[in-house]
Amino acid sequence: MEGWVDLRSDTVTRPTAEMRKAMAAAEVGDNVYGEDPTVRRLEETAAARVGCQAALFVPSGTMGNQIAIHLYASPGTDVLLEAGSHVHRSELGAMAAWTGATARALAGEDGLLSPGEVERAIAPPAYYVARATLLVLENTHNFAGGVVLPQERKEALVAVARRHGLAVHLDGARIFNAAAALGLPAAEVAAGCDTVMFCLSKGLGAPVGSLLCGSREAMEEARVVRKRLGGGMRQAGILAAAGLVALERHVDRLAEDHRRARRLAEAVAELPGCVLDPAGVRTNIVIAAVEPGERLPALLEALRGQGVLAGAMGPGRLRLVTHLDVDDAGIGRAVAALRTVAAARV
Ligand code: TLP
Repeated sequence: MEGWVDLRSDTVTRPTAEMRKAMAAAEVGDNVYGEDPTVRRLEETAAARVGCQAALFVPSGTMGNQIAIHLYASPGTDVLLEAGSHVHRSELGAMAAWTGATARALAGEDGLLSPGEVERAIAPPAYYVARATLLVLENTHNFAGGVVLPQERKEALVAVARRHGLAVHLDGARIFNAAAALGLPAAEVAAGCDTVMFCLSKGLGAPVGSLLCGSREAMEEARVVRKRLGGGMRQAGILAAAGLVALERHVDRLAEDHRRARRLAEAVAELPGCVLDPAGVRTNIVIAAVEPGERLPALLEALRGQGVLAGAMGPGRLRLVTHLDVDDAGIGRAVAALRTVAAARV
């Protein structure tokens, strides 16, 4: 929103002038016929970035996740995931609606699943226990506050899944934020997973779109599922062009968002009744527990009064997300607003 410091999410960015120019100039074709050259270029670029054979351009992260689930789960099977994962909390039971699969949600610590618990959840081999066929990981973990999944933990989780014949899907909506925090290429962050979904429309600043990536064979099947879900987009090169700019220009700057989030976290930690360890903020999402939780609406309103938009992640959980459209001056305004609100003891 014009004139506001909008920290509700990194999804709120508007396309840059460079993106709009690329969109206007994009070569297009009917992508349902596989004839859009810009979409093809985006898919090839995306697959290479995350170390996969192929990629599929989809309208949203939710659709990318749900197509992957549809590939590896079926009616009456279990999908293992973390209780606070986006797939579990914020996709409206889509895996039950579209695939008929049930979620076996395990509570992680700071959003991180324990390999031992995953193993125990898979293990009971009685015939009347639903069979788990898929493990879903999330990196970075949104609702835990942009938490990065350490590589060794991922490797251990993938090893457990493999031992029991489960496929692994990575919800990497913010995989490039994870890669920046880990100091690794995104391909290493995705390594070991069968499929990975990442979003162009979050930290990378594109207006629309996500990529599902995996083997050539899996993506051929995914194309069928996308069409069945109504996600066959025609001259989508207009959108893919913005996505290519996002991948070329906005990956290397993510560390800036992380530095700004840390600055915000330090100010949030000074709000009376806000529980947060700023040292734990490693990417672009700041989540603080507000005590008592009923204070949160008043806090959001007070920040709004100062021109700052923040979000609520469930009762008593304040969320601030940094992104391409908030610079150091914007963060300065937000920090000043947080201090004013703290002084007023809202
Ligand atoms: N996250 C949105 C909201 O839905 C909460 C946000 O503002 O952060 N995986 C992860 C980890 C996500 O954070 C999101 C969206 C998605 C998947 C879904 O992507 P979209 O919104 O494109 O369907």
